Amino acid sequence: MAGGMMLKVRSDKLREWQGVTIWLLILESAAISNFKIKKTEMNLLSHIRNFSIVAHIDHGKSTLSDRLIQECGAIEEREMSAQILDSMDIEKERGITIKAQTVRLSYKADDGKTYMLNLMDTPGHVDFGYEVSRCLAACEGSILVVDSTQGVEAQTLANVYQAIDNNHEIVPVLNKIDLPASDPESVKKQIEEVIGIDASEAILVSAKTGVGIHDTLEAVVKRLPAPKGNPEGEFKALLIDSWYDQYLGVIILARVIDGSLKKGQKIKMLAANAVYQVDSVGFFTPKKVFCDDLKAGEVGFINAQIKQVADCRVGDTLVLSGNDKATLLPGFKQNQPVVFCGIYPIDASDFEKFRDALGKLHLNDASFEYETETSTALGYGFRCGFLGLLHLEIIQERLEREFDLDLITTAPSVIYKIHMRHPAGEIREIHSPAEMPDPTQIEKMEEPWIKATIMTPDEFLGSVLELCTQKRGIQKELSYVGQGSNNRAMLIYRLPLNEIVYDFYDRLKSCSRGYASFDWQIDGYEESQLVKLSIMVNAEPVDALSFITHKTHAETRGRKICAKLKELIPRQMFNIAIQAAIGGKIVARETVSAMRKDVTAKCYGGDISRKRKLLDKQKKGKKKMREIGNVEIPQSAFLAALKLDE
Ligand SMILES: Nc1nc2c(ncn2[C@@H]2O[C@H](COP(=O)(O)OP(=O)(O)OP(=O)(O)O)[C@@H](O)[C@H]2O)c(=O)[nH]1
Ligand SMILES: [Mg+2]
Repeated sequence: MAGGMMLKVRSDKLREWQGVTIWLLILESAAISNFKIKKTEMNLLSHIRNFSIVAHIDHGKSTLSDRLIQECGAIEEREMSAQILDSMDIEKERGITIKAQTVRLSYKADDGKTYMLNLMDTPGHVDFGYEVSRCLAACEGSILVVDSTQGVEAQTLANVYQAIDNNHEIVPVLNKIDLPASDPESVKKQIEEVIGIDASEAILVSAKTGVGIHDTLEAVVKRLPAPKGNPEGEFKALLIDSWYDQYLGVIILARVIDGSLKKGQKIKMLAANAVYQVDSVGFFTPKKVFCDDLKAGEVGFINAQIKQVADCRVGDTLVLSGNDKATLLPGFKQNQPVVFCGIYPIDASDFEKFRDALGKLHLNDASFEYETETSTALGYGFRCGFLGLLHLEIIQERLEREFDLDLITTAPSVIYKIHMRHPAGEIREIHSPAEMPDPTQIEKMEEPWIKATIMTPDEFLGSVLELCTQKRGIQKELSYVGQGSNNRAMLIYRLPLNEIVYDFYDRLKSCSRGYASFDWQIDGYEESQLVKLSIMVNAEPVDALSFITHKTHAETRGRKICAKLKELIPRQMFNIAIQAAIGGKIVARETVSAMRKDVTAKCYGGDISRKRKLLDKQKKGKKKMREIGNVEIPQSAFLAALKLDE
């Protein structure tokens, strides 16, 4: 059975192209022996470089990684594809990196020595900042990629400051110099002015054509530090990432700090206090390659037939079992989820499968949270917390694709603080509109605010300011950075979080034709006039569609939601009334008028199988709907209702 298991390519999509089989490995033995020849040299700590590639979204990190991988000969021409490290389908479709990936490269430098490079490609979007922070904590240097046609953007700043906080040496790389709009000299100045690091030796690169790739590798070797650690000491490693493999159980990615680890040894996860025997160790090139051991300074995967998902916690410390003196490594700073929503299986009997799926996905992304929740309209589900709306969308999509679930997402919410009148002095934190107490019980409410950094070309400044004002923003600072074509206005704004979670990012992009960039952090709570807007379908309140909003926006939002739902709810055999109410007061109403739809009407006579086909088709369409009372609401309505143009 074991043989059959190994022969089958993994069906989970987490690391599809890394799907490993023993027999494939035989074919790959050339690559392994290549590593073996240079082993003695590469094993010296001084011959290892661990680095992250960081940048603003779309500045070319993954494309640069492609070229570095190719230059080191880790993958053959015919196996190469664009952004090879973006291995998930969602990443390919959306053209963005979601998961950080680590690859080990062997590079023969101009000094004649062969170095082992552990490269970590990170995502650029602010919602996946947790991936970046983990990578930065697991290595010693960073390549900062800046698109030389765009210059420094909001996430460039956020990510490079994180790298500086981690005491990283930084090699600036100016990418896309093949494009006519490229202006490397002024971007260099901008990097020095805005970030404050020396950019005089920034490397000019085109990740598309391959210019400057050799120089980049030389800079990594010469300018970035080697890892520190004691190769002879007791084995100690940091758990950086993990994922679930249907056949092998949980696989973990670790950065070895001291000592080494061989197959057959027993490891202990210190915080989880669990012991497992190591089946195999190895690394990605990006193909999966097994090796004899993982040594100090190296990054690699460990397979130990771990079945208990809960035993693997990203940031935990690994030691050898029996080592009782070991202390925990500092681990990673936990990210606080800021956007919450309820997620429910459309088919109630999928609840257990859903719970299992959340556990497995959580292994691969520790930055989302979940706990059980019940809703009168939707039954049993989970209240989940995310780092932003894109994160929410991606997790929902991954759950549906990787675990074959049909899910409904309720309106997103942030955490509000409620000061109660009864019992006096009590402060409640609520994550969902359903938890909101009766208004008469409330003394006052507070909502979270953020500090946003927005960078935009001058010509769009007007519309960006207008958008921020609409979203109740307060301007703190306006300055200009850079010169010539890279001239940017840099705005610091305070904004209420509940205004930006829904559609701020999309609207910022559309009002600036994609040029404005945005980064934010939580910046305390403030008292606010908030109300709960309830949505009723045929007089039945739908808790999953209700949300909390500022008093001044409530009525307009109510009207827009009703109009939007009218478009989204398909006509049924009876009239459907959609109403929005604040407290007991109805503020908006729309009606979806009745329609009789007999899908088989077109089939006069004929064969029964034809009719059945049509009915089956209709049934499938219905699968994505949720019945509220006697009204079927399509899944799309639950999220789309929140993305309103104002
Ligand atoms: N002309 C040109 N295009 C490039 C170059 N490097 C990257 N691109 C293009 O820029 C786009 C974004 O590249 P990616 O490598 O996916 O960017 P990224 O930084 O990894 O993006 P995220 O991971 O989503 O943050 C793609 O369409 C690339 O083809 C370059 O040197 N020249
Ligand atoms: Mg990428």
